[in-house]
Amino acid sequence: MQSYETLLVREEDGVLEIRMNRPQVLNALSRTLKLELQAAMKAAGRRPEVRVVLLSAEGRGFCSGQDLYDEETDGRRSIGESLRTLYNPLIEAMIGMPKPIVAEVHGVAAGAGMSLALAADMRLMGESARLVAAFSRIGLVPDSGLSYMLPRLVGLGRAMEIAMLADPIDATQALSLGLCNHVHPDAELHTAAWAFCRRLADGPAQALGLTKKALRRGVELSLREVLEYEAVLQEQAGHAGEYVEGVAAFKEKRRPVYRKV
Ligand code: T3D
Repeated sequence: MQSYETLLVREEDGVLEIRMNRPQVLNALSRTLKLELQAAMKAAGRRPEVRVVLLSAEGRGFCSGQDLYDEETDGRRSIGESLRTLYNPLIEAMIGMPKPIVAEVHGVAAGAGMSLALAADMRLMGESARLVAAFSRIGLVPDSGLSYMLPRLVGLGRAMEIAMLADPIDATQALSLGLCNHVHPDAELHTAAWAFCRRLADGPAQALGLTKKALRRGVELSLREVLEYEAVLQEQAGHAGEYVEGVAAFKEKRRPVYRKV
């Protein structure tokens, strides 16, 4: 397996854990970390044995966003270029990957760290975790897809307040706003995240990949386009062995086994 300077990776039972590993700066996104996350996500997308990706982090926080010491902050550097080359391809690789991505958020997820968490398909948070849209605190605008994801998850009015005031959102609030799927006691979060991912990995990988495509596209399209897109995807799913196995298991009154299909 590929080794990285700023990531730890673990693969088991079809789950690939990509773990950010710069704990001394709360996993601030240095150039190397961004490039390695990009490479790891793209590799995960290509490998059929990876059925689910778990994005997690070492140390006491998930990710503090752009590494404010790594690059110039005096206005001379092109931040637009930095986004185009380092952040945007990473977010596109996550959204476009036809596999579920789960973020395990503990401690703080700030700025682009919050964007990364929201680019995952589902989020599990520790009880003491918090999300901070820290951009406005340092005179920037939301980036790395936050302005795309946030209003879709919480609605426009709430997104405006979250992005403008940048108040920390605790796990309970995140759950009620729809920003996370489940909250777990901090000490149990990692085990719960693996159990959640293993459940997904036991599912029909192709159908779940197509489900992600359907839901991601569904928020963009008109009803008529969605209905047609569903028909196209269902045609693909219906010709896969997973459908045969699912129906056979139903008729034989047993649990379907999708891992070998
Ligand atoms: O530039 C571009 O390419 C554009 C992209 C922009 C995207 C963005 O992400 S903009 C937002 C950038 N992030 C921030 O503004 C957050 C900055 N950090 C904080 O506000 C706080 O650290 C936190 C709220 C995240 C956590 O607070 P706390 O009290 O739990 O921890 P701390 O003591 O502030 O931080 C611990 C250490 O991590 C500390 O180092 P030290 O003093 O122990 O040596 C701190 O300097 C370091 N650290 C935290 N955040 C960053 C960081 N180092 C570099 N970059 C950081 N973003």
